[in-house]
Amino acid sequence: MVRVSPSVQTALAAGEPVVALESTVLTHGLPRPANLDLGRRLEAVVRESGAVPATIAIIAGELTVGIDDDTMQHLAQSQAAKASLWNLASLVANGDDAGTTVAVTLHAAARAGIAVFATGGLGGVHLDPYDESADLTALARDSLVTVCSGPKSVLDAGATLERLETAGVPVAGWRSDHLAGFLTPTTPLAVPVRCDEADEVATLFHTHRDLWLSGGVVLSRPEPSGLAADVLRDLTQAAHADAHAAGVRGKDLTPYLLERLAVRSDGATVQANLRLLEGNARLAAEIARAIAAQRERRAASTSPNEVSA
Ligand code: PSU
Ligand code: MN
Repeated sequence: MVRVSPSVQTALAAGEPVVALESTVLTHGLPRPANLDLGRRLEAVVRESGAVPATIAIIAGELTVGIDDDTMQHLAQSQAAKASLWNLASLVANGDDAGTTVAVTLHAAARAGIAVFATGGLGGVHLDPYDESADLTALARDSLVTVCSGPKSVLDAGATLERLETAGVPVAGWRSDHLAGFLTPTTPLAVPVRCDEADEVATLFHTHRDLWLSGGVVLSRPEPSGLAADVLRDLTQAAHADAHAAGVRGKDLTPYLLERLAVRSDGATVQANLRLLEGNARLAAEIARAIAAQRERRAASTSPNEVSA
């Protein structure tokens, strides 16, 4: 039920580094035409950095790993749905088009055998009104390294980090001891592990798997050019007040809040979002290369006394 494009299939079969990319950021996360430019740019950045990009989306009811440029154009200009885990089967059964959230992108990428995924901000926990993204479910289930800039700033970062701890998902700070704050470089929250080199991330990932632990690893990369924390906090509070006044909830909440942040900041949040997405795609390609290199070394020296996952 997962269709993998020929170029991604070939790369995976050859053990080459592949980076999965999500598509809800194209269909719901960014205004047009910045969304299409960004989708193309992220694929180019992954290629420049020595890996094969696989943008994932639902096209006419097919969960597709690796879409072509025509399809990306179609998706960026259409009224596609937003696919999370609870509506995935119905979207596929109805033959719909949809952007895939982190949750569905992880699900599809894991089935295809991809080890690394780049996104902007994770879905997570918002306490009041209570909302919890299925992104957390997929992070706890599917074994990939997800490179992001922390939870989206519209969420409760502390509560999201607690849920990741409960789910047993390692959260590594990229050259940082603190969780990234999405549109602002960092939060005051300490992460359990810090990685300064791509090879350390690859080791963490392989060790997690060797221990038969389920789920993936979150790599949190602070975007240095982000907004000041107090500026973002005020914008976020105002965006939440807008959502409350407009009665927006459920799956519409995240896109609505991102849109309100963009309007209220005169586009500054969109610019920050674009920069962090690009940086995360570049880092993800580097991590994918490190994982591929370690796999080769490990294949050459398998110990006979160990059962491996
Ligand atoms: N971060 C962004 N833009 C986005 C999203 C995250 O900068 O559009 C999307 C991701 O696809 C994420 C989804 O998986 O929002 C989470 O939505 P929800 O909170 O409804 O699960
Ligand atoms: Mn929700």
